[in-house]
Amino acid sequence: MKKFNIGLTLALVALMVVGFGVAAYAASANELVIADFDTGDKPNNIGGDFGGWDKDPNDESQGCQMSFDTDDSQGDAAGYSIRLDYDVDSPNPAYNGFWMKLNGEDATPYNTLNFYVKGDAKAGYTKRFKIELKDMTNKPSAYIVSGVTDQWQKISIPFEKFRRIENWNALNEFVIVFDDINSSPKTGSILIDQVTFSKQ
Ligand SMILES: [Ca+2]
Ligand SMILES: [Ca+2]
Repeated sequence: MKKFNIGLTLALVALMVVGFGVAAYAASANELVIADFDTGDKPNNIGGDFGGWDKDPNDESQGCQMSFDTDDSQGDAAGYSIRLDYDVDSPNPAYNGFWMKLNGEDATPYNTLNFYVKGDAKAGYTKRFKIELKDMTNKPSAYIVSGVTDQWQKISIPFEKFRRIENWNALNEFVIVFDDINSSPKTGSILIDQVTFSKQ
């Protein structure tokens, strides 16, 4: 009787291990984390570089500063997000933002781009900004994000919104653009975190 119980216990443990394995596989198959920024350093989770960019680095009246912020979108006390302090308040045409390499990632198993966004209530923030996705042809495919608040919010964008992407099997870059048309106020701070591709 004792032997039977041990056998039964082992069988149950084996079933649980298989079950957890299947669940873990299903989770990883449905979502690819591109960047959680939780190391507080480069590169992103798929080995891609990232940073802030300026239309004209010599024009001190405009620019975008990237830094790591301890305000993690997933509530991880040890995690980080990306903070973008933008300034498009300039006598000159102004745009700037954030770029992140996708390292030729094959996105064909997925159909949705996700990320978390939050405005900094203290610094002020635009409720609207543009993002761009590029495949290896580098043609920017734009999408306007709106409705930003001072709380973390998940933004999910179906791939079909990015109409100029021709080859989903090799993506090059994810870009955030602050410009003097969409950005109001023209200076402020936006937090970005947990950039993923998912199948929904
Ligand atoms: Ca994070
Ligand atoms: Ca300025």
